[in-house]
Amino acid sequence: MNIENILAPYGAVPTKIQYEWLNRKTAFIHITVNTFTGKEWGDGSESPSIFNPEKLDARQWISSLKEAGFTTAILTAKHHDGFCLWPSKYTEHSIKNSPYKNGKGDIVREFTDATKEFGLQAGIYLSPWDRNHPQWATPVYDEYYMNQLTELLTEYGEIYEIWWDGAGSDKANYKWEEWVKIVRKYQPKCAIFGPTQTAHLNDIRWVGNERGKAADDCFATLDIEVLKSEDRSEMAKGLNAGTPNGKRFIPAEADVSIRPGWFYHPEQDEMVKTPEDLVDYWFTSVGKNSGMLLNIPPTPEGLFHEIDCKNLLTWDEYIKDIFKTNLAENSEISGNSISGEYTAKNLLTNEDTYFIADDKAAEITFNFKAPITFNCFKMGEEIKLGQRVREFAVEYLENGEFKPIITGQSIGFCRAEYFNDIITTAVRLKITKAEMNPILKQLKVIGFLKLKVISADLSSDTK
Ligand code: FUL
Repeated sequence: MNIENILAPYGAVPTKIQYEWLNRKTAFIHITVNTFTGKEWGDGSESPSIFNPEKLDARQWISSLKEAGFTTAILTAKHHDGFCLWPSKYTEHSIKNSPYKNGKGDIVREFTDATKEFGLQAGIYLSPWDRNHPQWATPVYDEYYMNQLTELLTEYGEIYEIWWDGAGSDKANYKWEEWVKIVRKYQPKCAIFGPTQTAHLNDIRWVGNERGKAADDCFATLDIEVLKSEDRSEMAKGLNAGTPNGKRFIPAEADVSIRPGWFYHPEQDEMVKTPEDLVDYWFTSVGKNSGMLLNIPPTPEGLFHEIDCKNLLTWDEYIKDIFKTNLAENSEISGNSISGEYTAKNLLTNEDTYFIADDKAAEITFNFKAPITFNCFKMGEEIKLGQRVREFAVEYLENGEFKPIITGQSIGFCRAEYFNDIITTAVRLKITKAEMNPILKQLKVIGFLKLKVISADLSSDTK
């Protein structure tokens, strides 16, 4: 096969919007009347008079996120209770009838201004389900929703992600196609996260659970027919794992909250995910070829809680620490590359180069002069050219024989795993099955002090 064919994209590949989305680290920010009632879902009857986050400071949210390495933040402009955090022209059920800044406040504005100031990207959650609107799920509501969507997408600068929550909307028949047109018209860089009903239109899919866990083998491609199953658990499995060779490129977003609730509840101050828990979350989301979306809910004062901020920061330090040294840099690296231009050595540079195998199988070996201790492996395909790998093993040399430590089917944009310490003089990635010559962009052999940063049970030898 000639090199042009090998370099041609294989199967479904990311659009520019999706590729940029894959490179983000995104935070969710949930605040509404629930922050004052202690509920998770408001029923729409809450009076705006209860909403008064007196010390709200969106700069505190966004600067904490910036410090912790986030690139993007999504705010709940309107949750299921219908209360709007901006003074929408189309309803009275909003901040303009609250005591917050004597009805003159606009939290969407404060939020988007802060993202601009600190160089983050803003995203908007606008709940389709609206328990306050008397004509919800009728054409009148559709019009209302589209007006609000237009307000949010035209008056606050660039928006990078719109979040259409499927909750409560199973039986509603919205004009999704029209909603999508509005997003594409006003915000050409905006990624659309949406429910299963709109899987044919979305850029991003849900990961199928709210625990931030993608399947071990999570494909960015999907055959959306698998989402039509009446059986919800089948549907969740489809979302969680995707479909190898699926016709749509639609990567999974693994959302979870830093606390048990999506909204702030003081009684959960002792239950904030620790930096160690968050390291695990990194491995079950980004490390499994999906996107990250971590929620941090502001307190009734309108601030991120100090425990949350502290844990975010330590977590970011841990992740940086884990990946700071690539042991492979001190190895003799060899692989069955198609040519000198696409040698396995390219995997050790930060440049925009890659390794291309001369076959649909690949073997890349790292030989070390002295024994190394390693406990983690991180790798990625050049996803712009398609998710090609279907079966791989990471192996290490023991008593003259290679033994597997991780086996799997999906690599994709990023696959990372950790395991118990292994002492060896050689590590090998063996790709035994691929749809087309594998093209790898990164490969790291890592040995980190996991006792410090991992909370998971490592009692079994392999995962
Ligand atoms: C769910 C909602 O019902 C929760 O309240 C939360 O917003 C979560 C992110 O999505 O579907």
